[in-house]
Amino acid sequence: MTHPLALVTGASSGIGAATARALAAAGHEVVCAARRTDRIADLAAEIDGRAVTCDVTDPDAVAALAAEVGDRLDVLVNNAGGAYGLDPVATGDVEDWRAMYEVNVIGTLRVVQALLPSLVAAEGVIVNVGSIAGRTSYEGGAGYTAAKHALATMTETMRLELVDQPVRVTEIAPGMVQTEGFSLTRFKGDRERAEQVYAGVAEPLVADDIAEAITWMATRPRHVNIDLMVIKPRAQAAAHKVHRE
Ligand code: 8X3
Repeated sequence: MTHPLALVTGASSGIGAATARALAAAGHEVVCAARRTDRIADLAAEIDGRAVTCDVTDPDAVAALAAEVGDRLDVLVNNAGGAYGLDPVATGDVEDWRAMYEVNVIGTLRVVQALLPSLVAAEGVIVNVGSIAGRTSYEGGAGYTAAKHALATMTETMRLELVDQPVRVTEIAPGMVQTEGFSLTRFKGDRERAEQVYAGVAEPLVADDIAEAITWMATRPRHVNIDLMVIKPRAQAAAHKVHRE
């Protein structure tokens, strides 16, 4: 029996790695794509999947990834992304903004463009990993909120444009998820600052919570499109409103 095929970008850690594991547990063959080859090689071995080294901002790497996937793809999880810096607009680093737009928006665009025919051929589903930062604004978040708003709009636009095609287009928008990498990347390796983000929060979400939700979204019947799932820990009522003990 052939298994449905899934591709997860940013699969080397955090939500991406957890999603690769969850989709494999749900019966998918999973192509794990990320920049860090050693990590995805280990993950692919663990879940009996395939590892493809890929930086989604590199057009040649995305073309090679699409070639490896082939002409049918059931599930595409566009998870590669991230935040760099927490500076106000007035002093934000232009290169941080550019990098965030490049990975969260252009990277997703490249992967979608390369794999849309394969998704249509399989009547597949796209899950874009957005953020509550794509639904609201917060001080210091601007480069990231702008990029995730762009991703949210891209998702909605695709759903309009592809309404007559056998492909579903969805977004999951997580709030506070404690992963090894997200805040460490945002604060450029400053572990103390990264840990402050979750300080006193009884139970932030963990990568497995998001992976489970993505897997549910990706395994609905073919006529069911989960447009948007906003998912936050109970202790977070809004981006700004977090209960700390
Ligand atoms: C992560 C959520 O609140 O840090 O995407 O923007 S937030």
